[in-house]
Amino acid sequence: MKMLFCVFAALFALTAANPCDSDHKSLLLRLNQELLRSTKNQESLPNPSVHIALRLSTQHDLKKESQYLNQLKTKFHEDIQSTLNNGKPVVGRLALYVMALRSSCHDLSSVSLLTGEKSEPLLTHLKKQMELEKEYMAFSHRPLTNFYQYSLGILALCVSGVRVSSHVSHKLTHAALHTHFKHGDSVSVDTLAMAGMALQCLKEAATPVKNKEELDEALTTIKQKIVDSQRADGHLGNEFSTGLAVQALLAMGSNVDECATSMKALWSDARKDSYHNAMAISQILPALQQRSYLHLKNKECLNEDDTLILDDVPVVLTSLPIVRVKVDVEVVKADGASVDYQIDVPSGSSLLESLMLLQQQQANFKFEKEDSLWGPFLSVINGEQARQTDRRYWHVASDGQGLTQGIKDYKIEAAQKITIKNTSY
Ligand code: B12
Repeated sequence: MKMLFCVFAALFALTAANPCDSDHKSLLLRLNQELLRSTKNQESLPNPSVHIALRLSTQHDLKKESQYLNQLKTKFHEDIQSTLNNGKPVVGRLALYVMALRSSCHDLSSVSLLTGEKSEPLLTHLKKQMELEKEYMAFSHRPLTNFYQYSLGILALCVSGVRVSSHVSHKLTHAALHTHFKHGDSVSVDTLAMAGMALQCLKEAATPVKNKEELDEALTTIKQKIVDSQRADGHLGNEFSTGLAVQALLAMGSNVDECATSMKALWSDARKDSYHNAMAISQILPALQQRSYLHLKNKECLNEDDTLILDDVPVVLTSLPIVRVKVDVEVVKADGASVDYQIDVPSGSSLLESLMLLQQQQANFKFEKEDSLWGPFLSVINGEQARQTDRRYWHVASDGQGLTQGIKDYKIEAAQKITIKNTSY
């Protein structure tokens, strides 16, 4: 009898597991293909984070990946070089570039950057930038860029096998214990995750640190804060931080079962087709495959799969009647003065399209945007710049709720009030 029960249980387990497995496989394939397809876009700069995710994936198109690496080595390389020559902070992009090269097992010592008349290895530049960030932190208690990028810098040096100065790492350990990493009004789970991966890498590499106990304490604190950020629906932070948070928990030694609820939330997002932005997919895909950026450390690039094929995407033409929706746009300047505008837009328009329409229709509304790895970042409204150098930005909210997407990705589906406020951080 007992034997019969076991056979039934095993059969049930098999039938129950299979549909889920194949569902996950097809979702992974779709995301992997969408990421690979994004590399064909020649309009924006190649994105190192996309390359890293493609390289951490189990399925590959090796030829396309190597072509993309070449684009990074020309276009992205030049972009970093000109930012450095303009004296602007660039540590996050530099770190992602190093990690992208590492993900393809590229010889890092063969890549140099030219600043002024001087050519120096990429890793030397990254180390110098980290020193600048650290020195800035000594008197202002925060990095030149932000803690997310500071952590990326440490992570990139660490996965490349470069020793990180104990003064540099101590600043992050100290901040993890004594600073609240914030994004707007909420906890920045993305920053906690990146800091966790960076410090875990140092721990595993047995890098000399100022205080080993403090490093362990910082890791425990970060892990706890990430776990505490869990929402009722399983997300850690929001839809866009959960991928990095799961990567960090796995890297910090949690087993897959401990992350099951958050993983489930990610699978469910993927099934609902929530992720289209290539940057978002690039942060989620490794987590769905139970990998983290720490895997770059031991990546060997031997005997790799080469079976990823891009299907032609069928063009679906829908001719639904155009419904127009009313959008109130309120712009609140740094001095608190506000201006209101009204506009009718076709439902489904992006906020970017809506703002462009408003600009065409209203002579007293003008805006500018800057390119970033996440897409267009709203930078100037009616001539007023919310500059990161002044630690200000244009915060965007819909009906009082901060948007979790940028102006190009956020779609206007119903009448609402958009508030764009010059905010300090
Ligand atoms: C730090 C940070 C900020 C800082 C950046 C300034 C600074 N120096 O610290 C500030 C506070 C300005 C900010 C603002 C916003 N942010 Co933000 N931000 C981040 C964070 C934690 C790190 C970004 C970073 O440094 N990347 C590293 C470097 C190498 O990449 P980069 O592209 O060169 O970095 C620049 C851009 O990313 C840009 N940026 C920052 N946030 C956003 C958001 C969008 C949509 C865009 C297009 C650009 C952008 O600022 C970075 C520094 O210059 C990320 C987390 C993450 N997972 O990436 C969230 C993140 C990118 N931000 C997010 C959001 C939603 C916003 C806002 C739209 C919030 C809001 N309601 O207003 C605004 C942008 C509004 C606008 N004006 O267009 C989301 C984006 C999700 C998505 N699907 O698009 C993320 C993923 C956080 C999250 N999990 O929700 N952010």
